Amino acid sequence: MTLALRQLATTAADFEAEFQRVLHWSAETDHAIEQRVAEILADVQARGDAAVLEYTARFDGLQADSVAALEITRDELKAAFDCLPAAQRDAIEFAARRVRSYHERQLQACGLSWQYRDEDGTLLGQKVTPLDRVGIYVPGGKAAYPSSVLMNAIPAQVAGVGEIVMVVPTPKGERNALVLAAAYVAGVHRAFTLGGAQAVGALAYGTATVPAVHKITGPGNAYVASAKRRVFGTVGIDMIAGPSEILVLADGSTPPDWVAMDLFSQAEHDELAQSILLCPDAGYIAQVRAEIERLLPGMPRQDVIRASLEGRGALIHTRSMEEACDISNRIAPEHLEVSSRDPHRWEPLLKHAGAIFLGAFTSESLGDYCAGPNHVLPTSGTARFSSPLGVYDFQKRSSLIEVSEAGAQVLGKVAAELAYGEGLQAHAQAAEFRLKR
Ligand code: HSO
Ligand code: ZN
Repeated sequence: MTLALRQLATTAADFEAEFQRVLHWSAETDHAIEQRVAEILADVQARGDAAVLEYTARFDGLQADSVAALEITRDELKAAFDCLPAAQRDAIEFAARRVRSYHERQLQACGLSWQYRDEDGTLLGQKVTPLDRVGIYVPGGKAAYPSSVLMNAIPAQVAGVGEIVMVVPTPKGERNALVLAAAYVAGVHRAFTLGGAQAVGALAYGTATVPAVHKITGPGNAYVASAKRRVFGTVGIDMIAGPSEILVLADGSTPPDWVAMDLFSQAEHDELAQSILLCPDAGYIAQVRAEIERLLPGMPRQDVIRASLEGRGALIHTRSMEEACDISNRIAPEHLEVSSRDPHRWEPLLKHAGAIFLGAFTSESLGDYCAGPNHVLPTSGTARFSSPLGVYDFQKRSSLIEVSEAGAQVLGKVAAELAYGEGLQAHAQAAEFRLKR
């Protein structure tokens, strides 16, 4: 069966119209879901543990006498880790080490407090503090990714968060050993087998058993996304992640089967995932297409890959690499592979992407697991204005000001002048009282 994968050329008269179809992002809100989530959140806020227990029984088929019985202890997390085959244990630890050391650099580079004194001896600065308590939502079912546990919890741990609370839906009580093991390695303090909007509500409002957190991060289904949007303001949230995306910008020097597999790697996440190839070499595009057709039947998730490629995928022939870079910037993909002989020539032209993978050996999938940078990245074009999840998401900043006596003389006159201009006498006099008479 041939694949109905869209092929575009920037020289074609209808390119813009076709390209808009590729960019098209359906962001409809489902009112039935919104309504349901609002009810669940209100109920959890009003009735706490009792409501959480009822929804968990109803939606996850998981009965318990108390929410406390749904808590997974640190000992149980450790036991899950200890029971894994050695190769899996080693892989989780290896990945965790690299992710941790990357985020430790991030802390050094942009997460530390700083201060200075001006010429009058006035001290000014920025004090960085970790969040006291955060909640990490880990999806269950087909998207239960231990790697995402590492990517959410490790930056929180590196930031110095006091308590990391994980929730993971556990239908019928069947626990995912890899998820628990990753939570152990990543330093999760408390974990609950809870999911859905009720788990988000429990974390946001707190119940007798689930502690209220200050921020909730992590991906989830439409109910979870809606719940996160609704509790935003009561708590912080990270982002609302859309389906995965990969854009490969190729100059034709990478083996075409490598590129075909990279396109599959994000397509296999979701029917709505998006995989795009941009290349100035039409012959190479034909080779990648041939490899896609050849390799697809061997993929266990070929149905998902096919639906994704046919629904949202595209092979785009450009006039040049420069033009390919421009188009990539318009798409602002979550993952951008620069599969080129000289990736550093193109990297300066690339402005908008969640993560940029340079050179033929850098498959995006290495970044998903163990290269070190975070795999929680802006999707749906939001890379134009937002960043990967990082240590900074688990910190906040306070300004620090200590005005010296000499400084108060200078600042006081200016502040009073401006305060009188605003008609605020107390502001003005608070400054003036400190002027030497
Ligand atoms: N590529 C996903 C993350 C992931 N991949 C987890 C495999 N496991 C984020 O877009
Ligand atoms: Zn992935």
